Amino acid sequence: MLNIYGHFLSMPSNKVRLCASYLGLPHEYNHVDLQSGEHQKPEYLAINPCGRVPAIDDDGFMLNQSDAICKYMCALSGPSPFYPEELHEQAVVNQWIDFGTQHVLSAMGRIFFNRVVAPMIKQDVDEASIETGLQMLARDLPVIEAALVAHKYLVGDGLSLADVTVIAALEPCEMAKIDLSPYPAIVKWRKTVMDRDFYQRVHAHFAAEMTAG
Ligand SMILES: N[C@@H](CCC(=O)N[C@@H](CS)C(=O)NCC(=O)O)C(=O)O
Repeated sequence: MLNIYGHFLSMPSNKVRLCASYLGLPHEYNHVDLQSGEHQKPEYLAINPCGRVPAIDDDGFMLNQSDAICKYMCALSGPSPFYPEELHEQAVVNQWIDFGTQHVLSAMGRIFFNRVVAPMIKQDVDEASIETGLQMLARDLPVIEAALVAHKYLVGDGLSLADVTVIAALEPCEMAKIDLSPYPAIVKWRKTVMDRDFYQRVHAHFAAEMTAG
């Protein structure tokens, strides 16, 4: 059985969960309590020596790093346009995965951490880091907008791992008070993806677990 380890406020964890949900991979989801330090306990370090979420344990095969996990799960599930096999198509999906993780997610991480997580864990807010994150988004959101003006999804007209990667990075926009209204194509695409069953099966909205009874 495939076991996924994550935390509901972790964008890389949600990326992995969304990918598994889209692929329809049977799995068990295990919440790792970062606040109590469960990710630093020997039991979890045996699964992920980096001491971070997400990670997977697929019948004794351990893997960490969300993008590596998503690509592994695509291979596990078999060929599909979601992660195309054709050289150029796969290269373009990989390009968006790197862009989503290295630029969008790192910008969002700065803003989300300081606007949401830091107050929650009573840590000082780093306003300069928020400003840097906002500047990074101001540079990169127009790139996404332009792609989505041209096509329904980031790579052509079908959903791919590229969309899931970038959607996961942009999930906490509402919580982190990031205004996407200057980017109507992103707003429309986000709604289209978030309305789909595979997304709703993971969560109706980002951090739904925080308000669930
Ligand atoms: N590059 C990693 C990032 C993993 C990561 O930074 N996870 C954070 C949560 S989003 C974490 O576990 N933080 C706990 C810590 O650093 O102690 C991935 O894509 O999986």
